[in-house]
Amino acid sequence: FAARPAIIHHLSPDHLGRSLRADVRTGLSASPKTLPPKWFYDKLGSELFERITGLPEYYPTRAEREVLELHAAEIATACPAETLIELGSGSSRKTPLLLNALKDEGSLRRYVGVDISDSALLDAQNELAPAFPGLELQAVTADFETQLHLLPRAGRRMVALLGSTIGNFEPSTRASFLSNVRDLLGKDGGSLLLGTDLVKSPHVLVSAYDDTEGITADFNRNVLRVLNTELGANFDVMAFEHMAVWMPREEWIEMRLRASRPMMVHLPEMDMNIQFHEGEELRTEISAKFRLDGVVEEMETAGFSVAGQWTDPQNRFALTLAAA
Ligand code: AVJ
Repeated sequence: FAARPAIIHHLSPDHLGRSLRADVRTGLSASPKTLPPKWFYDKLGSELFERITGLPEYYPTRAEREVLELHAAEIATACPAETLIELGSGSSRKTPLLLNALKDEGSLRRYVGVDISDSALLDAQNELAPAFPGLELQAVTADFETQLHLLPRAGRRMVALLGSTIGNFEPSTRASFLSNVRDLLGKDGGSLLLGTDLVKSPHVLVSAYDDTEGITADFNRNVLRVLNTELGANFDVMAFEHMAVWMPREEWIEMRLRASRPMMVHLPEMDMNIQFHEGEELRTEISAKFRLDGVVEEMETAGFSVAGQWTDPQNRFALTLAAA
């Protein structure tokens, strides 16, 4: 039998509920209205994201996998970690490539997956356990934006933030997040492995966020379903149209939901009524795209020294490794 994976919960239902409420209150009172993308990922949302990663238009997951297939060994040699901590690990589909490289290097002792979705964490650990006998597996439910200090300290650590998850942060949040990771690691010589999607033709970028099957549209609308379920809201989910827009100045993709008619939405548990006029757009995600030198600069500003940078053969996606 595979051992039942240990889950360490740093997110009480209460904590999650409170931060959802705070985000909803701030975001839906703002103009323009916004919601943070982390609330896409309930069970259905995590499943929809998994389907997105297999879509022909959504290249980032495959491109990052290629980078790992080609260069994981070099990454492991440059930073032979005992503990791999993956932030926003989700289904951990690409993780075996890194784990195998660190295993071959002879340094690997434990893997810690960190995510806000406990269903994704459990599924991932159940897949990893039989493939890596003898590896100590930990699953941690935590919000890595605010709970970095709670992560395990054992052994020489590599923190991995893959999938261009960092692209969801605004530039100022990105800067403070990177210096927080660097402060966390600074004391005992750890490293950060950062996955970033790269700037490319707007057509390729927009297609990746507006697929012909409409899976991304369904994923985008899922945040409204989460508000209906968690906060008793009455969003008419299908009355919102999916949009993916390339912002050339900011170099990011924005996902928005556009109200197709005027609507009044009631959030009883928060004592809020939210008015949408016809055509009003709610921003649900930014997905920043990066340049190789920009990533190096941001990591160095946060106090890291960059040890290496690798891309897929088509230069669509980069992994950057830096010592704290
Ligand atoms: C998981 C945040 C990296 O920004 O590409 C996929 C999420 N949104 N399709 C991304 C996403 C729409 C994804 N990240």
